[in-house]
Amino acid sequence: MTKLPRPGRLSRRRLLAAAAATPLLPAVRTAGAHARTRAATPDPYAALGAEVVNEFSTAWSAYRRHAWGRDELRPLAATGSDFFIQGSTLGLTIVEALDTLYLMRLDAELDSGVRWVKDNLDVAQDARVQVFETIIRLVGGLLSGHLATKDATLLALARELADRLLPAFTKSPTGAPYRYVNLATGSVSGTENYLAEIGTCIAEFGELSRLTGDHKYYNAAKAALRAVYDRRSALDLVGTALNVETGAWTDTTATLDPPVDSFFEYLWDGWTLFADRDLRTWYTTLTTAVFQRLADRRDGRLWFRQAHMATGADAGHTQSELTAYYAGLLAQSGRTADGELYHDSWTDVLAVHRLPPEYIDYRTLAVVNHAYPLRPEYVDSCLFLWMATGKDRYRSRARTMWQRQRQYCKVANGYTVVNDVTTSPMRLGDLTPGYWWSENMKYYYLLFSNAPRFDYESNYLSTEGNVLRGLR
Ligand code: DMJ
Repeated sequence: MTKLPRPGRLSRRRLLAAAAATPLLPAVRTAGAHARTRAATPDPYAALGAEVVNEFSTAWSAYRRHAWGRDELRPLAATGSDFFIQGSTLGLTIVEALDTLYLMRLDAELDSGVRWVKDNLDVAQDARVQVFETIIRLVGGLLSGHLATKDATLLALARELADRLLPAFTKSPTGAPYRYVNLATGSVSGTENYLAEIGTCIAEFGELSRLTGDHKYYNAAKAALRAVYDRRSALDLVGTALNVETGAWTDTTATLDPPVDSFFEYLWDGWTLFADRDLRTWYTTLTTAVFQRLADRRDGRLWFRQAHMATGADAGHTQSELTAYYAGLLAQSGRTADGELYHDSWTDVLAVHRLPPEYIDYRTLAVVNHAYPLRPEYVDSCLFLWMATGKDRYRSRARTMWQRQRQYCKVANGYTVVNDVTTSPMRLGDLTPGYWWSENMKYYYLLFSNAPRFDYESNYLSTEGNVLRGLR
């Protein structure tokens, strides 16, 4: 295994230059010029950090009592549910939680989670799984679990799982993966696939290539990104969905909203992690077009409309809460002012609604989709904007969101999704999503605590919050 550089000792520029000289060297994405200072006075957020750990531990105990080993906890029914395969588990919550447990120094719980994975996780089940979700949640979770614990079995499982997913890429005539694959037989299905699902794998597959020395994972992920980029329009816009066999666009809507969102994130991440200049070019080209054609600046705020990829004609004015992550990405990729402005836009939403609705009409901030499935994206951006700028306002905004999560989503066995944010009281659903363990709680913890096991100067968190660089 290649030795990691000593993060924090080298400037970001030097790290990238070093990595560029040797592809797949362990380049490090820093979080930007992190201006956080270790104040001599007590950190006013420290008590919140302790509160986050306490809430996480309480929910974890409930998961252990009521759903141990199941994919997800249903806190109200006090039972578990399946995410990937009906009637079977892939231990999603445990895998998602591993590196958060490590960061929070909940080492006994981490040990029991690793033990469950080693004794029970079956990645060869004769069942169809969704390729994208399996990569970002399970391959990524196993990799960050391995990096946290140095446990070789976790890496071996990540590799075996990736090998079982690879037919989705290698059987595709275009290189864009099929949407589903059977883990036991390698049979593929789902010829129409979405940009986020096609293009959100280079962080996990690239890291696997780095750790194993086998470039096939990186190459598959890059070919998938290329399959999309090569089909951009004359306006340098990409659509929403492709037929992975013919390469024809099946949805020509250019948007930043799901199911496109993290496609853009991983172009930038692939560049910063692996110093692949193609990915930087692709990101820059497409982002320039996004700002020319989709950016909608109104009332002093910034939003991103939907447009036809060939003509640029208006195709919609909604915005998904999931797109709030983009504020952090913009800051990381050098558009800090735009990132801050976009975060201000979402903060306006929180001045109108108690929790961010899943979709709004950004022209009026009216609710289009009433749910709040415990999404992490607003706080995700708080973390990256804070690390990039050092401004207290992002910790303060995260504190507001934390208080609202406690007020509206907290139930007897932890935290649950909200089906309707507009009713009083809010109408609750019954699920603690896997990403809540990997994303929300990790972001709050890192924002409020001086986390000793995290390198704030030099780190990389995947789209699912899995820490692939920066664990100490
Ligand atoms: C997470 O699974 C990932 O962040 C993904 O990229 C999209 N968003 C969900 C959580 O909202």
